[in-house]
Amino acid sequence: MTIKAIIFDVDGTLADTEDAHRIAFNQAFADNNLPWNWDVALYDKLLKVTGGKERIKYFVADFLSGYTPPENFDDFVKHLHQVKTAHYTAMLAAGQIPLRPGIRQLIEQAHAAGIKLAIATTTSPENVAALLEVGLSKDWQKYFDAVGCGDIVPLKKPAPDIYNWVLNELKLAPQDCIALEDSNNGLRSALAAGIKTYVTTNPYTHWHDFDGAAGIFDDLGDLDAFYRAVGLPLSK
Ligand code: XBP
Ligand code: MG
Repeated sequence: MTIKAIIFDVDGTLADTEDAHRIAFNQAFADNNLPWNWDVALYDKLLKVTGGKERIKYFVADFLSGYTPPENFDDFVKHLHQVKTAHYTAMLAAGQIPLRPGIRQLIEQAHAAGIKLAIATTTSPENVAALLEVGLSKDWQKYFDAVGCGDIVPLKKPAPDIYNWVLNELKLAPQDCIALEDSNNGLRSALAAGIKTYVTTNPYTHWHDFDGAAGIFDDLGDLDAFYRAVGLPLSK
């Protein structure tokens, strides 16, 4: 198999972002005088649902008692999520979240070798831009042939929709691509789109079921080991 494209998940894969997301959610709740606080143990459970707006709704439906949602609940959740995104992107712009080991080099080397790169994430486009502007460069988009984010598809991971959208943009078959993911939801999404998937774990996901993954790594600090395992003709 000649790999023509690498499709990257963002949260947990390009960078360890989930704790910053969690803190930003809590800041948005406080700004709106809501007595909600997501600690690490609770957030671990809430990560079962991808997408920030979907996660807030899951929390209200399954973890809260004695809360009556307002009539315009959908709009309220949208508002909360916008406030959360503003807090989160401010953290990224301040340079608080570096890319994970090996990621920058992998992107630069694969791009230089003519391998297409793409993003398939459930997070919002402004979050991806804020992360990569600081982590890669202001013109980070030059590295990517397709950037699939958030609400661009109706169903978020573990549904395959975002990967199918990206494959369509790349005009490539799933067999021509590999995906890099960090979570069970992400792995299921990529596999359901027919894409060979490698996993890098992080503190939130190391215990997940990664059955079906082509390979599992703690991180990409040893990039040559990753290149050998995947069969990429690149060298650090
Ligand atoms: C990440 C997510 C996202 C972020 C929050 O999943 O589920 O919802 O936690 O970002 P993946 P938003 O790594 O599969 O992309 O609040 O912008 O949704
Ligand atoms: Mg992820």
